[in-house]
Amino acid sequence: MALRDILILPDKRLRLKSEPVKTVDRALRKLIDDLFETMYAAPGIGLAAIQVGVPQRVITMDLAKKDEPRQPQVFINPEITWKADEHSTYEEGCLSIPEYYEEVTRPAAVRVKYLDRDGKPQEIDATGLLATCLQHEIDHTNGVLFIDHISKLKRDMVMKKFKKAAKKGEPVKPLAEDKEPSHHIG
Ligand code: K1U
Ligand code: ZN
Repeated sequence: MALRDILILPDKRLRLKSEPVKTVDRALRKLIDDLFETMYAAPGIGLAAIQVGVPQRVITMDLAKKDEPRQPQVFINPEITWKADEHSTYEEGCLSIPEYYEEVTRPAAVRVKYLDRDGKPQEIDATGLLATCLQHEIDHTNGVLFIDHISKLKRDMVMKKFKKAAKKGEPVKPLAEDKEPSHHIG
């Protein structure tokens, strides 16, 4: 396994639409292992392959609480086949937009079809954090970021901050009004 570098805003690769996986082989399972290692080290609760610069439709996730055993989940070629009419709001963060958290409203439940680690077709009905995280990660496979779901004013402020930091080669300092995530797992 290997730790991979996570792309940070405004890296243009984060806007790429990822390609479907053609075959679930050894090389793909190595990528999956690397995604898990990188996600756990960050730490994060989800990671899409494009966030480490690989434009393939693969996402990893683990929503286990701190005191629970790990619950690694992998979704290959995930596709939303149904969305609830009801919506819910959750404070989201993104490993590619460090130190920035904002409330995002999305469908409260989704059905997702995908391939598992063995390349077997699966389907899952998700609610709560799983539904939010799946939508956030599937957005990544389509080059969409959670800041695309917030106001233009806030998005422009975030983009400005991250572009300035990238130019200077500095890490981004938290924005004055940024809060810590309120949804700490565990
Ligand atoms: O896709 C990513 O960048 C990962 C992101 C996933 C996500 C978080 C919140 C809502 C939707 C999707 C993260 O993991 S950000 C870090 C985070 O939320 C967290 C990290 C450690 C403990 C608890 C939460
Ligand atoms: Zn993200």
